[in-house]
Amino acid sequence: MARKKITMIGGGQIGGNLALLAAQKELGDVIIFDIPRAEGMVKGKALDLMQLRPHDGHDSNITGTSDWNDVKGTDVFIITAGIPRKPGMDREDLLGINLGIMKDVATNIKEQAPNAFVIVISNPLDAMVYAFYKVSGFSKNQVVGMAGALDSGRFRAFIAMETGFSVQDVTCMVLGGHGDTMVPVTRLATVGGVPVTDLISAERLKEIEDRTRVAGGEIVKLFGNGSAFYAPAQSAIEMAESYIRDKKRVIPCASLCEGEFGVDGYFIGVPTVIGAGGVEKVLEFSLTEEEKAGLNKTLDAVKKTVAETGL
Ligand code: A3D
Repeated sequence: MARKKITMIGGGQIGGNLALLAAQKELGDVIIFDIPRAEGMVKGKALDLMQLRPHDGHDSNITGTSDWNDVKGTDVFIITAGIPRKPGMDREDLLGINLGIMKDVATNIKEQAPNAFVIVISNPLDAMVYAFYKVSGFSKNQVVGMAGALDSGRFRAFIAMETGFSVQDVTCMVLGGHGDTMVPVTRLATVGGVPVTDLISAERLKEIEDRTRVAGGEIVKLFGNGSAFYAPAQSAIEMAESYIRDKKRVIPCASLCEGEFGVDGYFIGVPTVIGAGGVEKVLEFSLTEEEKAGLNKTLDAVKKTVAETGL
């Protein structure tokens, strides 16, 4: 079977880690694409990764380029093109610059690989994935945003840190937009099937929810220049792997809702089945009144940012 072709659009902090993880998992051959100014950087990263292979024993080929022709026939794109946050910035502050970049990227991807599956990571996520969808004209099954996977992972990590139990056994879900209004669904969080509400006090759980909502900002503040990259990369690789290997994993992702959870025409974080058909299904479930109110609030925030794209 021919190897899949996975292209990272943007070869910065997340892009470089994505390339490493995709190669280590042998998801396919990997291309790191960036603008001409960064061509040397991505060619250098690719060469460095090729030289890591003898120590790791995988056979994926990794190349760097700034030529759109080289990405022709790509099966999966993961887009991180754009600028990250600096301390004091909201994700929304990135809209002006990153929207122009996303329009350019969507136009080129449409030309080079119209059947590809596309995972968007650039911020503000909910508006960027919407912009890609609108400009490319791709089907809703082909386009998804990575945010809920990371936000849920952060929630899981904090619960594991609190209880001291294996993070592997913590399951939980964060719904909504990728901003401070996101909705951690604590009611459904468990450790090995035991409800977290029976393991952690209500007061501490509230603090963990609050920390989850601003977890990205906590790292931005610590870095002083740039945002998180290890966990974002791993979260997107999970999604790409589920598509490439048709795993049908259920992952919270920014998917286009057409009536699910009362949301129509917006990408928002919802439990999503990813398989060979791309975004195969959104799994809807009943929300409490409080969760519904939370989701409406986050939807208002998403609508506001999307309106600013003018698309
Ligand atoms: P960074 O290390 O700056 O990498 C971005 C790369 O994009 C740079 O190498 C740029 O040269 C490149 N780039 C700019 N314009 C283009 C273009 N037109 N075509 C191709 N490449 C281009 O940033 P990063 O990797 O740390 O973050 C990338 C993006 O992800 C930012 O917008 C972050 O805000 C966002 N991010 C999202 C999440 C989510 O959970 C959604 C988490 C963390 C970061």
